[in-house]
Amino acid sequence: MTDEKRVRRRDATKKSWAEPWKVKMVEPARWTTREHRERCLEETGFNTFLLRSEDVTIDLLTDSGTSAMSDRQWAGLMLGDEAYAGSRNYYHLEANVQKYYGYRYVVPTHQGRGAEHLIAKMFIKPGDFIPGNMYFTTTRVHQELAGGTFADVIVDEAHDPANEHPFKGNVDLGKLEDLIARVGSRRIPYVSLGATVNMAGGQPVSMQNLRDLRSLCDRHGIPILLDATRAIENAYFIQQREGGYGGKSVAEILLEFCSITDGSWMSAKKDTLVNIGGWLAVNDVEKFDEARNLVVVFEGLHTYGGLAGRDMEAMAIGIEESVDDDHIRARVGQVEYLGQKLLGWGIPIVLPIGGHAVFIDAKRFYPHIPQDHFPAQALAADIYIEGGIRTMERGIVSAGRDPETGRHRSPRLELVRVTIPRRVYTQAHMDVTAEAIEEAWWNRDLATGLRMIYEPKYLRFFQARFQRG
Ligand code: PLI
Repeated sequence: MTDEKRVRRRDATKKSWAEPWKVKMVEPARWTTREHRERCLEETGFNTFLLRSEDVTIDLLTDSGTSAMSDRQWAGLMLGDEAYAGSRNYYHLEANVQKYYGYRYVVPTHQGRGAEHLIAKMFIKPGDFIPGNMYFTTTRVHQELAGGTFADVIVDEAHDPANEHPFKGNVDLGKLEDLIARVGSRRIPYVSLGATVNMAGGQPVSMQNLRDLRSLCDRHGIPILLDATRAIENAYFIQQREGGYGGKSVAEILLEFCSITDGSWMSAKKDTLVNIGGWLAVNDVEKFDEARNLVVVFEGLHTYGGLAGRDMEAMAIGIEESVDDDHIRARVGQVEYLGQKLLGWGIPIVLPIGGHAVFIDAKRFYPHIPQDHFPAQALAADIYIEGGIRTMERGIVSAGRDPETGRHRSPRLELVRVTIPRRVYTQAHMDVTAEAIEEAWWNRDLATGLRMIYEPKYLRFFQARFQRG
């Protein structure tokens, strides 16, 4: 008999993720008392956007511009070429957008909505319809300001928080065909495709769905423009969930995905790991000429678009870091970790757990608060009071009013977004966050709704104010 020794190894798919970085610099977080937080909320009209960041301990308001930059990015800031025209950092950014996203022509903008503004001006005429896979706040407002009407063509599953469809960001081609039949393709300047879909819970679009969309659009001569803000997270979900992509890198999937579209806009403040920046990109030279001309009116010269040279350098480097498979696995893994913790305690969240945030279903959390008493806004306030954790409402307040009827839009999704900045917080921060949410859950029967006492005209969720009752 031989004394056989077997090597034992963990299955690669069962290994825990860990952040592929270590911490070099820290920023203090301030703990506050419940009394202080109650006072802060009263003073700011129960709107977490109006809190001072100093009064927040763990800031999960957004993943936008809140990433920690790497040592390479910080070093890149010192390479800023602050020439008014032709900065070398612009050429670095252009080369990396071309290399990783695959578009031919690139125009920088100060952030995503700067690019959305230009895209809307370039493509939309009054009376047009812009189909999209669920609205996004700033995207839709620019479409409306240009005279267009947004038409939601996302699959029905996206509106159901409990539905576990793996690609809830997909376009329902039947809905799009109906729209084309109803208004005619000449009044549809492009399909506005978000991937992942923020308002649906960070849900992805599959490669197959995009290919099918492409065939339909080709038949009608309609371009597809991608909101690439979180396209790398989308590529990761394709790698994890879609047949045939398990062996491909996120970078390869991203390139393939973008190649099926005609152009793109980007808030680099998310995937790209920078604190400010954006761009738009197209393959059509005439559209590029138009964008290059418009950007000088609204943002700055076409080689800086409202950014400093150093910001473009940080973006160029951030693109390289953002497509790294280990980075994205840890990033989405952290979101999953928080979501699983809440699920384990029976707290209702949007399923599947998304790429950039855990979305709590306020309709099931506070079923006794009617939607026009703003249950998600109230829950975001209560989570702040419990633990100094800042989150945001993504429900009736964010949806705004219908410009024709003036009535509240009442989305089926009434959510609180617990958004995880990239490379900023530890697993212990996630534990503390989950515990604060659990305390709000224990006391859910005592919660009360809110009344809106101030409402700005555009994007009201940023500045609206509320009172209890
Ligand atoms: O915040 P901007 O202007 O850089 O980007 C606007 C924007 C466009 N598209 C998508 C999908 C976004 O998520 C987005 C901004 N999102 C914010 C600020 C957020 O908190 O989700």
